[in-house]
Amino acid sequence: MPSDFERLVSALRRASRVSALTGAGVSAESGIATFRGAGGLWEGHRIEEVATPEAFAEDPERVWRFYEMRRRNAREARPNAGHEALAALEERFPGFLLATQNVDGLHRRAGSRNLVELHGSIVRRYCVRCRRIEEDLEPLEVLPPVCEACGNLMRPDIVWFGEPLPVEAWADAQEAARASEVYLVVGTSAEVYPAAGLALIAADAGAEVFEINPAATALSPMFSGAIREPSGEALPRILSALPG
Ligand code: BV8
Ligand code: ZN
Repeated sequence: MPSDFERLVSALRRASRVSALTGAGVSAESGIATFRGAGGLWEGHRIEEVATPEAFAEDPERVWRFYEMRRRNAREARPNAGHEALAALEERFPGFLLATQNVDGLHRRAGSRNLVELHGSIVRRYCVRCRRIEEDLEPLEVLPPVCEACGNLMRPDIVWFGEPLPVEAWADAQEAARASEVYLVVGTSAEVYPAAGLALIAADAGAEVFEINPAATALSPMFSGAIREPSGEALPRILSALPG
């Protein structure tokens, strides 16, 4: 009876269309705490309480303190072997699309280019009024930052709870999931929708879906198999088991 690892490797050897969905677990080995693994608390409050338009309207400075803490974590973090293996998979499988829920920018820093950031990125912020965009990970001296052009509030370019996902990113991610022969679901608790639904879209379209996560999730029973290891170890092992 082949192990899930062997079944995944042989599926990848046969496949030409492979894509992936990632969550906070991919960045855990870069030292960035996950949301629900760390008891889901950030500075003592739940992500669903600070990551909403209402929270920002009520207290933009408190929300910006939360994101500035996340920006500092991201600035000090480095992509890990899992991020790098995912960037290498993009080279190996033309058409590979990485849909990430992460906002830490580490996939891009690891070299992933066929990437959609479903929930935005803490590297970018935009003016609530004139939509002027600024992009950096530098420390922000003044919180909340204001627009240099019109003086209004800048907000993180993040999809908060209750906000729609970027239309283009969501469409591309769905298309890639639907077209996949093998779909990797890496480091996500699969609790947040519609992102988690990509795994179901892939499975319904006939893909072999494998979960790479030390823990089982609500969607595990829907998948072909699971590699119960940290992604920073599992992904390089999978990559090195592929020919060439
Ligand atoms: C929308 C930005 C509608 C913020 C985020 C009730 C039921 C179902 C759905 C809903 C509901 N009530 C509300 C909803 C909808 C809501 C939702 O899904 N809520 C959840 C909480 C139930 N969704 C939304 O609001 C979405 N928008 O629906 O809009 C709409 C449509 C049209 C027009 C108008 C409106 C928007 C969702 C996006 C929210 N923003 N992020 C920020 O990051 O600051 S979501 C947030 O959670 C992060 O992006 C994060 O990525 C995401 C998911 O978490 P995970 O990445 O999975 O991380 P988690 O900690 O949960 O899990 C980590 C996993 O890694 C674990 O499984 C662990 O075992 C594993 N792991 C640990 N170490 C490792 C590892 N794996 C591998 N290797 C390791 N080393
Ligand atoms: Zn402005």
